[in-house]
Amino acid sequence: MSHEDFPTDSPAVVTCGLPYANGDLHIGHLRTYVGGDVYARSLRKLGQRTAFVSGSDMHGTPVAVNAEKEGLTPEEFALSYHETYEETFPQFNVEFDNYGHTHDETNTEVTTEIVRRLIDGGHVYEKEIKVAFDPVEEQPLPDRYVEGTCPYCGAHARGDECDEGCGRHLEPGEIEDPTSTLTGNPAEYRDREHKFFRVSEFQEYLQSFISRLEGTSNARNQPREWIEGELKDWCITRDLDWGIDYPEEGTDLVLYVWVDAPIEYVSSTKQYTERVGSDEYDWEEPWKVDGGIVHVIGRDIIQHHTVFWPAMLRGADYNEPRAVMASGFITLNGKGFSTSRDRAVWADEYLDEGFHPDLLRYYLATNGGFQQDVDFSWERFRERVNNELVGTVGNFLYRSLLFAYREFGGTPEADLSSEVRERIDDAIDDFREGVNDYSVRRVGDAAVRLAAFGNEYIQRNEPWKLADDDPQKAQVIRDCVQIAKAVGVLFEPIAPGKAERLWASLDEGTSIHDVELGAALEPPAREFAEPTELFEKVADERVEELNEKLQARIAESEADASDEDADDSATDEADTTADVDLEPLATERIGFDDFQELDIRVGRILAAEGIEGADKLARLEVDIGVEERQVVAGIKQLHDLDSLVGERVIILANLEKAELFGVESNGMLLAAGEEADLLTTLGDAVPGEKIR
Ligand code: B3M
Ligand code: ZN
Repeated sequence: MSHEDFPTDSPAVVTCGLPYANGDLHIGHLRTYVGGDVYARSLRKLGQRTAFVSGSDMHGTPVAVNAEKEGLTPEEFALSYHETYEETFPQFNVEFDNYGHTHDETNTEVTTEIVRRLIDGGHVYEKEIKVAFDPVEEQPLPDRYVEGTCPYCGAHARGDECDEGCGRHLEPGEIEDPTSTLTGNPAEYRDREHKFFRVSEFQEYLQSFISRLEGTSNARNQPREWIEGELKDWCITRDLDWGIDYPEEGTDLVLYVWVDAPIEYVSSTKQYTERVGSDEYDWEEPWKVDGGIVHVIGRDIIQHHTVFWPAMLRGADYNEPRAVMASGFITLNGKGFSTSRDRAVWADEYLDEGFHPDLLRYYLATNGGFQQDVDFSWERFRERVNNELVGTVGNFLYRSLLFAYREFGGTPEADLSSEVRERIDDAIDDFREGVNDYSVRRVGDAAVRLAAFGNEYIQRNEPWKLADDDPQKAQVIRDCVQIAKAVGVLFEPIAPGKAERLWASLDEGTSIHDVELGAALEPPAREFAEPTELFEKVADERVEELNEKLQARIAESEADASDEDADDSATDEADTTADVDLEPLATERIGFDDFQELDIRVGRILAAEGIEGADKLARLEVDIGVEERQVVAGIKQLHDLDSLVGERVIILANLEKAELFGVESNGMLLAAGEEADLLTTLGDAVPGEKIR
C-alpha cells in the first residue's frame, strides 16, 4: 500500500528528534532541525496543512549524569538548556509551531494516558530481571550509570546503547563486564521487578508497517534485521528518581526515557492545537484519525522510531508514522564532532562570526542526500557560498532585477514567454517530486537550477544589446523578473530569511512564508525599488582565520584532555588496552591512492621549545631531509622538550599550514594516543625518507 502524494486533505505533522537538554548545540545537531524545518516549509508550499513540532528531552540518564557533574538538579539543569534551545532554533530560522519539553504537564498527562492504554490492553507485564548495582554506593545503575562490553559486537558500550559499535539498543542487564560510571567500581547484577512492553506481539504488524513506511531508505532497511529476527520485549521502567512516574500504584519506578520522549511529538502537537484552536489544527486528526506523521531524526535512533515507537502507537490505538527521514552523520574536516574535545563549530559561534543562518541551512540541506554523511569544512562552506549562492543565485537575481529597475522601474509590460513558463513549471514539478521523495536536497536544487537557467537565459538573450523600443527587450526582462520571483518561492524553505528579503524587494505585499507554489507564476509587481545584493562572498582570509581558531582550540583542548588523563593514571601505570578507551575502527575503507596522497616523512628534531602563552603547545624545528620545517605540536607538558632534540620522528609533510598562537605550523608530528607517544622508526631511516 502506498500513500497518497502530498498535498493531502488530512493534516501532516513533521517532528524532529528531541535534543537531550544536556549540552550546547553545534552545527552537527542542526542538520536534523534544518532538515525538518525545510521539509515542513516545503509541505506548506505544496498547500499541505502542516504542524512542525519538537521539544527538549529532559529525562533519562543523559541528563541526570551531566546534571550531577554540574552539581545541579536534573530539572534545573535541563530547563536551562531547554531555554537555550528555544532561543537558538529560531536564530537558524528553524520555526517550530510548538516547542515543548518532556517534563511539562501536557507530556506527563499524554504519557500517562498512553501507558495506561498499553497496560489496559494487556501489552505490559512484570518480570524479575538483573539490573546493575553499585555495591559501594548501594545504588542501582540504570543506563548511562553503567558501562561495559556490548554482548552483540564486543565494542565498548555505555548503558542502553552500543554507541561505539553496532548501534544497538541494549536492555538492562545485557551489558557485559559492567562497571559503575559513578565510582568506577565493578557493578553487580541484582534482581529487580520491572515492567515490560510486549514488542514481540507486534512482530507481524511491524513487518507490514515497515513495508508501508516512506522516507529515506535507511529507515526501512536498517530495522528489517530486527523485525525479521527474534523481537525482544522492551523494559520500559527504570530505578531512577528523574522521569515520569510509572502510572500504577505500589511502584517507585519511572518510565524509561525512550517511552515519554517520542510521546512529546504528540504532546507538542496537542499544545499547538491548544494555542491556535482545533478549527485551525486538530492534533487528534494526524495522531488518531488520519494524517501524515513524518519523523525527521538522526540515523542512530532509527530502531526507536521504527520498532518501539510504532508498536507503542499501535498498542495505544494511535496512528502509525507515514515516513521516517533519517539523516547521515556530520563530520568536521573528515573527523567526528566531539563535544568533550571542543572539536565542533558551535551554533552560537557560527552566528557570532556574523554569518547568515541561511548559508548554513543551504550547506546542511544540500551538501549531499539527507541520509548521506556530510562533512563540514570552512573551505567547502566558502566554496558553496561563493559559487552557488553568490555566483548562481545572487548573481542572477541582482543583475536581472537591477536591469529591470534601471530600464523599466520594475516589471516591464509584456506577457510571460512560453519557454520560461514551462521552465518554471518544470522547477515546480522538481520541487514537488523532491518533497514526495523526502529529499530536501532536491527541493533546494530546484531553486538553484532555476537561477542557473536564469543566468543562461539572460546571457543568451543579451537584453543590454537591444534597443529600448524593441519589444524583445521588455519580454526578456519580464521573463527574468518572473524567474526571480519563482526562485524566491522555491528557495524559501531552504533560505527563509533571504527569500523574504527578496520578496520585499520585489514589493510583493504578502509574506513569502505564506504563499504556495502557484505564486511562482503569478505576475510580479509592476514597480519595485533598486535591488541590493542578497549574498556576500566569504573571503579566503576568513576561512584561514576560522580554521586557525578551530585548530588552536582543538589542540588546546586535546592537550587538556591528555593532562587530565595523565592525572587520572598517576596511580595506575598499567599500559594494558583495558585502561584505554579505544575508538572503533573506521567503517569506510580508503583506496591506496588516497593513502599515497599523504606525504609522510621521517624527520629529526633539531630544536624544541614551549610556545609562550600556550599551556600545551610546543614549537619544533624538524629536519625532513629536503628541507627544515617548523611544526607546532600539543606536547609541551607531555615530554621533556630538551631531551627530544636529535630524536627521529614522523611528520605529515603535506598537511595545510596552520597558525597556532601566532606560530606557523608547517606539517604535523605524528603521535599515538592521549599521551602523545611519538612515532619513530625501528631501523635507521634517514630524514626525508617517505613512509609507504
Ligand atoms: N533525545 C536524542 C538522541 O538520542 C534523543 C532523541 C529522542 S527522539 C524521541 O539522538
Ligand atoms: Zn554492539
